[in-house]
Amino acid sequence: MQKLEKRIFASDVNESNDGLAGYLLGWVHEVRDLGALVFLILRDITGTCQLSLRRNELSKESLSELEKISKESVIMVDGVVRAEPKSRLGAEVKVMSIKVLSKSVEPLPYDVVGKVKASMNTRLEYRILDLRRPEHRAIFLIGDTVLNACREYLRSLGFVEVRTPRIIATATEGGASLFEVKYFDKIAYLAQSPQLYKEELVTIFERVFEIGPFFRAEESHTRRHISEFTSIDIEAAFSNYEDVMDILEGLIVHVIMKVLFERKRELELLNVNLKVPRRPFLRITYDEALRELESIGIKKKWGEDFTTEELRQLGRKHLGFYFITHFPTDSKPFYIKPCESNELLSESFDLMYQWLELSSGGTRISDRALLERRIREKGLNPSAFNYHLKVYDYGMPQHAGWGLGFERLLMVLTRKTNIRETILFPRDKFRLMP
Ligand code: AMO
Repeated sequence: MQKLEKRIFASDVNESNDGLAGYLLGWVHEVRDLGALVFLILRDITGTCQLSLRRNELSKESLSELEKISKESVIMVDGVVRAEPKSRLGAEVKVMSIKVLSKSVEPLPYDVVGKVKASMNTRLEYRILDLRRPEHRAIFLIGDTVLNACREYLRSLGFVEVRTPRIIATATEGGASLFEVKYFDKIAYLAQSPQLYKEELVTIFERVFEIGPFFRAEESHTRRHISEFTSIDIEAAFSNYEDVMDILEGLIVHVIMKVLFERKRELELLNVNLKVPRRPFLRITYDEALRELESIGIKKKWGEDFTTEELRQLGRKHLGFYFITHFPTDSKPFYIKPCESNELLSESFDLMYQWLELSSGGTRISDRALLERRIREKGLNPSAFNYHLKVYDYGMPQHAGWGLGFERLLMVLTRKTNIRETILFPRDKFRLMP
């Protein structure tokens, strides 16, 4: 088969390219065989387009290739773009020759174009076929823009990208959700966050960020927890919780503007009407949230974390992004700084979208004696943190930071209600494959 010079993409198949000749590569999305005339829908990275093949105009070789066609086979065709008012895009490709590069099995175990959506379990079982649905792929194209936009924004503020260990010796976010790994003749753990390392690294780079996978052995099977998630973390020297809340707000706004600019088609496919949120985001304190709950009849003991139902109630009142600040010190990890005016409260915050927690952060303790005290108060042994504590003897500035769950942010941007939709290959208590 002679390959014409130029690759034509599905997105090139429009009226304005009438007469453009070249070759197309991609997957057979749909087949409509009318006998003398065959229509194929071809899918490539840019979308889908219609190919029309007239049997009486094809060579013997192409005809025998056409007989092999099955949905999801990989094909190459030579053809010419023709304006065609009857076609969905106002144009189609008139095919001169066709070759099947890789034939798919028939029938496929999962229908990529089926109107009826499969159950989440079936979808994940055949995830690689599920991801071929343009509206599922779109989620991750948006995700690609999100990660780029985060890097771009943080670098513009002087943050340096770092990579910290995933195999660690001590827990930072509480011992219950730790995964153990056999590490030669010792037991090690998979990191739950880059917390202590990112704090240490502000003494080198002042402002650091990390984007990477972290691990939590989450016992509860929910729509917002997975065992392996991606965290977008920052830590900044000479900053407090308010400074890093501003950065988080700025990042969210930048990300949404970028997604709106770069991913119009994907947002349309997902039927999502995304709006740039107005700054500053609403900020309510933990105590105010408690009062809001009380006003609708939910009486809560001071100091306790919000339950999912309570967060849902708060989310009904606050429809977009908002911060909850000043959590009780005891409800937060040991590294969060208590308020100087009232040690029971902390310089901490969560960024919420309606009922969903997207991020948490705060000012950190930068004094060694206080940090040791807080470690003890949490029932932990300071000697397990020896390496970390020493850093506080070498000159530790005030610092603050946050961790933002990438998959949860993607849930908000794509309006998905199950986190398993916003990660390519989710891991939870019941799923380790594919
Ligand atoms: P935290 O434990 O609140 O804070 O985690 C930060 C954010 O990470 C996301 N996240 C998860 N997403 C999916 N599945 C999970 N199992 C999961 N666990 C956490 C959430 C959450 O808001 N070191 C601190 C951050 C800091 O203070 O800098 C931390 O890890 O979106």
